[in-house]
Amino acid sequence: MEVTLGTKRLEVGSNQLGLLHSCNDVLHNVDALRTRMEEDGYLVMRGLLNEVDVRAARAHLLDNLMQNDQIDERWPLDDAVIKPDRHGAFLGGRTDISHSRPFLDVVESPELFGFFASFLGHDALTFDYKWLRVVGTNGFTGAHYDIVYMGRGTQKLYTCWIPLGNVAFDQGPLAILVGSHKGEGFQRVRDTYGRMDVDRDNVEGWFSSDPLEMVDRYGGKWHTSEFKAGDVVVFGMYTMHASLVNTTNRYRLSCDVRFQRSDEPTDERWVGDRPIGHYAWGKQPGVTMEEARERWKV
Ligand SMILES: O=C(O)CCC(=O)C(=O)O
Repeated sequence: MEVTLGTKRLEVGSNQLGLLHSCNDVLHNVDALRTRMEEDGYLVMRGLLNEVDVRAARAHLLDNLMQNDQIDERWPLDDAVIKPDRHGAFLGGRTDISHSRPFLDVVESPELFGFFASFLGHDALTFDYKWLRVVGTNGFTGAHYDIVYMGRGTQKLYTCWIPLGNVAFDQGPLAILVGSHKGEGFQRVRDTYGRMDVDRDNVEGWFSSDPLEMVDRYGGKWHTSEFKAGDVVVFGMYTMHASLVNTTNRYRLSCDVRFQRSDEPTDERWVGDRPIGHYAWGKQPGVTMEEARERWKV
């Protein structure tokens, strides 16, 4: 099957776009999980979360979208069919919806805290800010490292990407550039782009829209997967990732949340009763990624 990643059409399962593998075979072996993370830069855990809870969070979000006239009501609500002329939305923050009970039951579930406590070897904390995405037709996320958005606290911070329902290849699932977190070819990218802070530097956050250019220049290999309600993907701050393009007429619903050890410094933008978020980024005309890359020579 062909999908769209950035500016390219790629065949799933080809050399250019392989499949993420699950770590469920070592789910109860924390040393093996840490080794996998070191090797691959990500962990896909199938069915880690309670599917009923994930479906309840999805239903809650869809209800909200319906009340806001975003849903084509000729179809079952759970199909999340987009009303003609409506678009996706970013509903992140610390908002009524992102802090509703059904949503918190998923993103702050005992399963996630339990996993991170074991993986990190210490009690975990999660940012109060939650990134909640309602991705419409042609919506996608460009390739980036998360460190450029949330690097002011510990670097041992992990993103947990959670599909709110099943996500098929054509609905824009997550894609990971495997090898980007440690490959030698990426060293200069980590040392330049990876040291940027979007609020301090006011540079565009997405590194490239051409997935193959990145592979040719720096190495690695793009992998993706379909997902089911209950699956999660965990990855570190220097794992380059993006999403495929949602080419359907249905919303892709997902959220991404952050976990770290509770005894390490946090990035002040994302914690507290009213996290300040990106207080400067994009408020003034900024530097394009093209200009920044020229300056960094990457
Ligand atoms: O869901 C997406 O489109 C992008 C997610 C992402 O960039 C992240 O989890 O850091």
